Amino acid sequence: MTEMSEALPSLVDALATGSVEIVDLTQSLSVGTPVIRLPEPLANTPGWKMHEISRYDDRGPAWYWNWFEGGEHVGTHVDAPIHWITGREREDVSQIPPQRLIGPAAVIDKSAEAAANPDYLLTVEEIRAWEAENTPLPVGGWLLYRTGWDARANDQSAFLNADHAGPHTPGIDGEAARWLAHETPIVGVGVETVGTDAGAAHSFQPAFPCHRFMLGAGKCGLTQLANLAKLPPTGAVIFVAPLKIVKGSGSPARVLALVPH
Ligand code: 23J
Ligand code: MN
Repeated sequence: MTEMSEALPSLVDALATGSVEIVDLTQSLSVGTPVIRLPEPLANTPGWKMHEISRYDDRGPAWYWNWFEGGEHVGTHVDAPIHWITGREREDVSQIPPQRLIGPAAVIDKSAEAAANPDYLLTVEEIRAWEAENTPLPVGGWLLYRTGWDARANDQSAFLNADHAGPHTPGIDGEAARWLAHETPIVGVGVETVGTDAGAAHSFQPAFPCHRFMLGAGKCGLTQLANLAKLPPTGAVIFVAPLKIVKGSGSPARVLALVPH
C-alpha cells in the first residue's frame, strides 16, 4: 500500500504522550440516574434497573452477570431523528450513519447565565457571538451547550428543578433551535440537562422546539453530558456511541472526547 494517511499513527502517538487527552463526557448509569418526568396524563419512561443473574454462586459458580431494564432515554443518551413526530420518516437509532457519531465539538459556556436564571435560553445572537469569537459552527459537528447542570446530575430533584409550574432547567430558544436545525452545518446538539429542550419548553410556541426542529431536520440530540468544563471552545472531537437498537428512538450512550493539550 502507498500513501496511507499518517493521521492515525499521529493520534496513537499523541495519546501515548498525553498531547491528546481522553475526557469521558458520560454520566454514570445506575438506579439513581435522574429521568425526565412528564405531567399527567402523559406516559413516563422507567429509569434504569439491574437484576442479578448469578454472582459466583449456585446460579453460576464462576461468573457474575446481570440483566437490565430501562428506557431508551435514560442517563447520557442520544435522541434519534425518529424520536419526534417531525422526524417520523427519518432514522431510528440503529440507522444513524456512524460518520455523524464522530465529529468536532463546539462548546458554548452559559453556566454563569444558567446559575443566575434556571430558565435561561440560548439565542441565535449568542451563538453568532460565539462564532465571531471562535469559528463558524463546524460541518458535521456537535454544538455542546454547557450550563453547569452536570453538578446536579446525582440528585433527581435538583436536576429536574421542578415546582408547581413545572421544571426549570436551561435550554435553547425556539428561534435558535430552528436556526441550528436549518441554517448551520452541525449534526447534533448536546446538553447537560435531562433533555435538549428547556424545562419550560412544553409551554413554548411551538412546544419542545429543539426536538421539533433538530430531529425534524434529521439531526440528533445528546443529553445528560458530564465534564464539558474540561473541553476547549473548539478543537475537541467527540465520539458518540449509542447502542444499535433496531427501531430504537434513542439509546443510552458512551460519549468520549479527544482533547488537545
Ligand atoms: C419526550 C417528550 C418530551 C421530552 C423528551 C421526551 C425528552 O427530553 C427526551 O429524552 O427526548 S423533552
Ligand atoms: Mn431523549
